[in-house]
Amino acid sequence: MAWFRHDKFGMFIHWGPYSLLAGEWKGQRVPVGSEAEWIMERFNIPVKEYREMARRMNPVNFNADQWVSLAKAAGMKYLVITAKHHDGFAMYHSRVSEYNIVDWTPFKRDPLKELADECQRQGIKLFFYYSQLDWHHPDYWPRGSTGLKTGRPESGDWNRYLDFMDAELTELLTHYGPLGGIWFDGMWDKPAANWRLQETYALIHRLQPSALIVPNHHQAPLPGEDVQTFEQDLPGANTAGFNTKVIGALPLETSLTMNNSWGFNITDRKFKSVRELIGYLVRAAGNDANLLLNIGPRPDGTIQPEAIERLRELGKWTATYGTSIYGTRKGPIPPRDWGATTRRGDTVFVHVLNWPDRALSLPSIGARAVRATMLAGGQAVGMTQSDSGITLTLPASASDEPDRVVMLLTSTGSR
Ligand code: H79
Repeated sequence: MAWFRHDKFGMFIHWGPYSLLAGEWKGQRVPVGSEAEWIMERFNIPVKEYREMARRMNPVNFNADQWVSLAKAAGMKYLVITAKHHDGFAMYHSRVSEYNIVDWTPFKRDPLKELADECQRQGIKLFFYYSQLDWHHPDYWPRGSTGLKTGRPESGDWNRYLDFMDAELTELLTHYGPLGGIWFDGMWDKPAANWRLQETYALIHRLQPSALIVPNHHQAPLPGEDVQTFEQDLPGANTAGFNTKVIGALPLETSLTMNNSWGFNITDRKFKSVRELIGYLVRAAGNDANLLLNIGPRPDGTIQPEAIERLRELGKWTATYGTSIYGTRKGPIPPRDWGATTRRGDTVFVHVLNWPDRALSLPSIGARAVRATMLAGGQAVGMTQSDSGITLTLPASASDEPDRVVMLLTSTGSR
């Protein structure tokens, strides 16, 4: 948990047969703003047809080095990739289901093995996303709130499904080296079911004691879990409508799409700007949370230039400003409209994201500030203090800076 809290910034990758469809099925389009990896559900694609479509998965331009290098260049420290999404297709060489990228497609390679090796080489932690929900497996029965119209038999053996899931998890935890952890999703499809959660969590912790369990079940944390993650929301904000407002004591994470879809959606042009993305990273850190920022690579294994550009720009930013993010905890002042604060040791970082004036008044930070300087350039910042707080006089500066970071050295450490 300590490394997770320290590292702050990760790359999410959604990649599977849905990437081939890119948001379109038989002339129907997933609306802009919706999730293209959900296409099977949206258009009720029968398992039979989806399976045949998946045979075309052949990402001949996939290059693990390029993906991991890109994450690294952005300043990301860990990577989460879909090993199996809701469509049930294994993006690795599963031995318990032939419906996997090695046995089912002409590609024949195991991209997750290549990624795992490359992450190991480049010092990036790797998580596997695993969907507990499955729109393909016949034993996912009784069904939950989705996957109702894929043409499966109206019967099945739930415990056999859970055995299958544990078998796949065992493969992922034994054949791919040390993992950062498992990132679960989809339990919300059948919240009342017996998921044998404690058995599965114990299995994971037995196979890899340091693998973190990150459950995206939209509930307060349950025993055995190691991180609380929030989908498309800062902790507690719940603008998405399905996240919990309960914030527990575990490390926190916010997952975020770069446009409006997790999986590749060719017509979604609504990419967040670099400035917005920096704002999310800073506001996440100010809320004590990591940012897990998603890309949806194309089916051939290439990444859209819009994503590459943004990641490279984020890398330029983290190269200078990363010291105000990595290894910090939330600062003494809760996030505000103007920005957020982080803290490491005696230093409080005041992130001014959105403030037009030179004078910025802060409430008390609970300690005396002895010096204020701009992080970039080291310019002194004017400061007056009273019991009610601190007023900073920011330098008149280029307002195209996405985040003006003031470093406040406090006297708590008597320096
Ligand atoms: O993998 C990405 C998405 O495909 C997946 N999670 C991210 C990381 C995702 N699944 N669902 N959602 C995102 C949106 C959640 C919708 C829900 Fe519901 C609303 C779940 C519970 C309430 C749909 C409607 C399922 C049940 C009712």
